[in-house]
Amino acid sequence: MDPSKAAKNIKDAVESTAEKAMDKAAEMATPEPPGRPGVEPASFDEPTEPREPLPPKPDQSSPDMRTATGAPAGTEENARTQQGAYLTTSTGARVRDSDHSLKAGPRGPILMQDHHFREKITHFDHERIPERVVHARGSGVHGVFEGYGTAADVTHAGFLQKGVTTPVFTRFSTVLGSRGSADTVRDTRGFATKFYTPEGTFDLVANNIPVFFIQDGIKFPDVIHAGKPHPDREIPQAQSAHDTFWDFVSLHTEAQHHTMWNMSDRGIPRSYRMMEGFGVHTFRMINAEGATSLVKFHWKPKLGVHSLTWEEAQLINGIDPDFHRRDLFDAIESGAFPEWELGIQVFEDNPEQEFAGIDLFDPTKIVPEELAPVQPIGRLTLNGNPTNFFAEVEQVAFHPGHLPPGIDVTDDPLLQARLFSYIDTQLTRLGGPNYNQIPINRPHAPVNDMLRDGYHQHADHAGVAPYKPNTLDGGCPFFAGADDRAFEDLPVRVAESTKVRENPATFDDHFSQVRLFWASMSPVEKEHIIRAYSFELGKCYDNTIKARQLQCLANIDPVLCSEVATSLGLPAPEPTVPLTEEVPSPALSQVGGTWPADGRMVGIVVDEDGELGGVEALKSTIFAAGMVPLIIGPHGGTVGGIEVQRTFATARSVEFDVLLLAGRPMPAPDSHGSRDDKGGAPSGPALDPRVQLLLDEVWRHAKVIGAWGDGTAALEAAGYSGQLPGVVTGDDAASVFTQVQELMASHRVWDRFPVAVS
Ligand code: HDE
Repeated sequence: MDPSKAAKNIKDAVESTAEKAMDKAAEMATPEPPGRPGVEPASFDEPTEPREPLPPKPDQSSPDMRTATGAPAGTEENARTQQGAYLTTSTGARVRDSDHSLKAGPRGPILMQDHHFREKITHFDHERIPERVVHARGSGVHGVFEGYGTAADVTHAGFLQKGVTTPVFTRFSTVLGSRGSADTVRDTRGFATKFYTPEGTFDLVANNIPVFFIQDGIKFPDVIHAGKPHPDREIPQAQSAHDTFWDFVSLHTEAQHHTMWNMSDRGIPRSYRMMEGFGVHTFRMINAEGATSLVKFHWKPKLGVHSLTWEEAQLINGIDPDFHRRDLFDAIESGAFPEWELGIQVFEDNPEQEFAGIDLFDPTKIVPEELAPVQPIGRLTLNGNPTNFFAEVEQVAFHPGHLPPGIDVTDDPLLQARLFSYIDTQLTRLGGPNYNQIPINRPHAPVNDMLRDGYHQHADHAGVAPYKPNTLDGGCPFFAGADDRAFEDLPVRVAESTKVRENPATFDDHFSQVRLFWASMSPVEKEHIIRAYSFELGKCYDNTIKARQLQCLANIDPVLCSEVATSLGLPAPEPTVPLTEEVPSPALSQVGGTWPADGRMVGIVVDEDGELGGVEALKSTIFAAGMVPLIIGPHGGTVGGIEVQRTFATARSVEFDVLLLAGRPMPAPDSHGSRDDKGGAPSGPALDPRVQLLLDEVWRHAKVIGAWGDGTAALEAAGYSGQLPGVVTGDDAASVFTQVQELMASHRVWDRFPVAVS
């Protein structure tokens, strides 16, 4: 902090303390016996006219308004970060030495009186908090949401009205892995957004998959115990390719729909920026006239829905386990702000709570978009990285019951259970009931909640009557009426009044929508699903479990079942349920469109002897197109005057969405197996083996390849000659990149490989 500001702050603080003392002295002079409970005398009747909270009594002081790091609150934008130029203790005393403990002589034991030593070690000993029991691995960023006003017929929620902007914080996550696990595992992704609206916080705690494993929240511990590592050896980490997971989902057939989505390309997203989000449950909205509708929330990414290939995902887990986190932060830092449209499917709030024969309270079912279109109601732009990961991403606490007026929950039994769980879990994870006072969780609406005390209480509540009704605090706080934008408890009819532990019969169909999903996939997506089941079940130990899951696949689709059975070397069973005819939903498929390539990584291989003219201009073109060029050379520093970001030793194909060759690098001096394993592969003397590996991998992962000049010769030397799908050659960098860009719009060159299913 600027020293003159610091001096002024101290002067202000001293003056304000002096003023308070004088005010207090004046009050003390009032001849009245001490002990008056409230600041005002009690009224006889309970006050009913709403008013602001009463001030503290004149004899009461409160701590000076300071941030957690000692700065006067509200004075500076960065008042929460560290203050002052010197290392201090937690109470602000400057520290002279932090490398040597205070000892009885240079070789003597440490003295108990060394406060700085004890404070430093004690704090360190308690730095960790429990990780989330699920969704422990994740990443979060700040952003803004703008309402389109198109939801005004359905809801009176203020933040959805036209042009209203609301600050948000979004956290993406995997489900199964521990906090330090890898990003690109096969799993569902969390997509939770906190909208800080002036009418109270709205948390849309969504996933990238629109259905869930279970229909009743009481089974959540079961499905999670089955998916987490085995309790005896605590392996495998962050994945479902193991016996306990498949034991559960094959016995518990309502999980088959969600499992199919996990086995599809949705389970291995290319980026958090390229995922859809789904509220899963049906929510209820209420409009200004009091009419209600049932709705399902959808997030639609501007960049489209895209995935990694399975081998690519596995390689990334080792090479860059922070891949999704880095991708998100880098995109934001480079100005490629990720965007989504929020949309709703709207259904009549009928007594059966169903639409087109689909039970809207069954969280294992979707409503195809072709039957109920997703209507856009606002735009989310993520535009700010966290300043401190722990304070923001780790401490953020979402809750599906954080709702503003205009949006309400329904009786979906999964949602009902979540309403309990999300408060409960924070009590242990964030250390008590005051977690909504942690900076990232603080609402942007006035809070007057009459909740008191508890661990880590940051508020300094005034008054003596934290109860209602009262007269001692002037009746404060008051109940809001219908005109005061209060949250409504909708008078919704409850269908049953008999206590039972059972599901409605409409929850019994576990297979037809899984067939619908399968039928909606393009051939290449079906191939990916077959290989995912084959891999996952192939990793299971127990043949009975594999056979039981094959039975589920037989009830979904005979081709899927027989292909997976062949791979497992087991017989394909016959279906045990009628195989219904399903109308495909094209909206479920990821392929077939074109999308912007913002934030994509373009690798450019150069070498000393190559034709490097046009490379600098190409870099500018790539930056201008919102992508990131990375030069890959035989060594660090510069090659032909061009700065190198990756070397053949440090680069791996999985980092790039597209590979361009501007030269034909001969084996570099470090391309031998004892220096670099990748250099040890047998290859001809005509190309550095690491460049060969780059090419082979981008080819296998269906990525676009471009080459010009000597780069074309490199392609041929690597065995990629002639007209090949997704391989562009030409005379100069600019013309090649134009064609490459067109191909990139489809994400991958899936027609490079034949498919065996239709
Ligand atoms: Fe969660 N879930 N969940 N969940 N969930 C948690 O809350 C739970 C479910 C979701 O980034 C926990 O604060 C139960 C569906 C996300 O901080 C916990 C049930 C959906 C996140 C919890 C479900 C989700 C969580 C763990 C079945 C998609 C990460 C830490 C009834 C609509 C939020 C925490 C973040 C986190 C319970 C099912 C999404 C334990 C009991 C369905 C995105 O409270």
